[in-house]
This record gives sequence, structure tokens and C-alpha cells, in this order.
Amino acid sequence: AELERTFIAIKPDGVQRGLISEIISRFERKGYKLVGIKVLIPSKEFAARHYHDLKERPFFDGLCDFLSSGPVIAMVWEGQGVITYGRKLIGATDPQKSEPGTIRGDLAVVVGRNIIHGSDGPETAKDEINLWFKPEELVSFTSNAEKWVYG
Ligand code: YYY
Ligand code: MG
Repeated sequence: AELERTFIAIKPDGVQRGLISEIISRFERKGYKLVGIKVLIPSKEFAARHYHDLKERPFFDGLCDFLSSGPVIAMVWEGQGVITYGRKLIGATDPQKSEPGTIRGDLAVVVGRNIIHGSDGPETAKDEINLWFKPEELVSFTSNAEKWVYG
């Protein structure tokens, strides 16, 4: 579990609204470790690969248009429980139902503009990291904070 990794993306609305540092700081302050990050504008075809599980849903086309509409911050975060707890930090899919204190609860209002993506399990985390990053774009290192975060 120590080397668990998840894929987190700040969507175009989060970038355009100036929420990059706000979102990164929530993962960083928690004690998670950033091991990959880049900014890119995904193509619509790439967005469709990322969201392939949702291709039968009525919102799929609009969702892919939206994800490819501007810069995205793609990241990989590492730490114990980061897949499940990352989803807790993010909050429920619909910001109307996200708890206050979560990223979507504090910073978003509607489901179509919920500012952040996070992998929903170990398999999707692996697939999404492989889709968005080459192995050499990720770093492995021991942070000096680790002995204080984990004891
Ligand atoms: O993983 P998460 O982002 O929380 O939700 P998903 O069910 O995977 O849906 C992906 C994405 O699709 C969601 O973040 C917003 C959008 N969406 C939507 O626009 N309308 C819905 N009813 C459900 C999801
Ligand atoms: Mg999802």
C-alpha cells in the first residue's frame, strides 16, 4: 500500500478559475507526494479514451468536449490509501451533494463543471496513469517529510 498511486486531473474549469494551487495544496498538506505533473490540452479523442467507461451515457459527448476545451493539469499522487482518500478529498461527483470541506463541496456548484477528476479504484488508477503518463515522466523518491507523515 505504501507505493499506491492515483491519477488526479484539474479540469479546464479549475484551471481557468485559478484553482490549481488551491487543489494541489489540499493533497500536499494532507501528506501525499506529487510524483508526476504536466499541463496539456487533451484532444477530444484522448478525452474519450479517458472516459471510455461512460461512452453510453447521454452526457458523454459534452463531457469529452469540455475536457478538451482548455488546459488540464494531469498529476500522479502517491501515498497510503491515496486512491480512496483522494476521492474523499474530492467529494461526491455532484457538487450539490459534496460535503463542505471537500474540493467539489467548497469550490464547485454543478456536476458538469466539478473542476477535478480522481481515479475511482486500483485498476482505473493504473490504466489512467498509463494513459496520461510515460514511465519516465514519473519520479520515485523518498521525501524528507515521510518519516513525520508515517512515523
Ligand atoms: O468519478 P467522478 O468524476 O466523480 O464521476 P463519474 O461518474 O466517473 O463521471 C465523470 C464525469 O462526468 C463527472 O465528473 C462529471 C460528468 N458527469 C455529468 O456531467 N453528468 C452526470 N450525470 C454524471 C457525470
Ligand atoms: Mg469517475
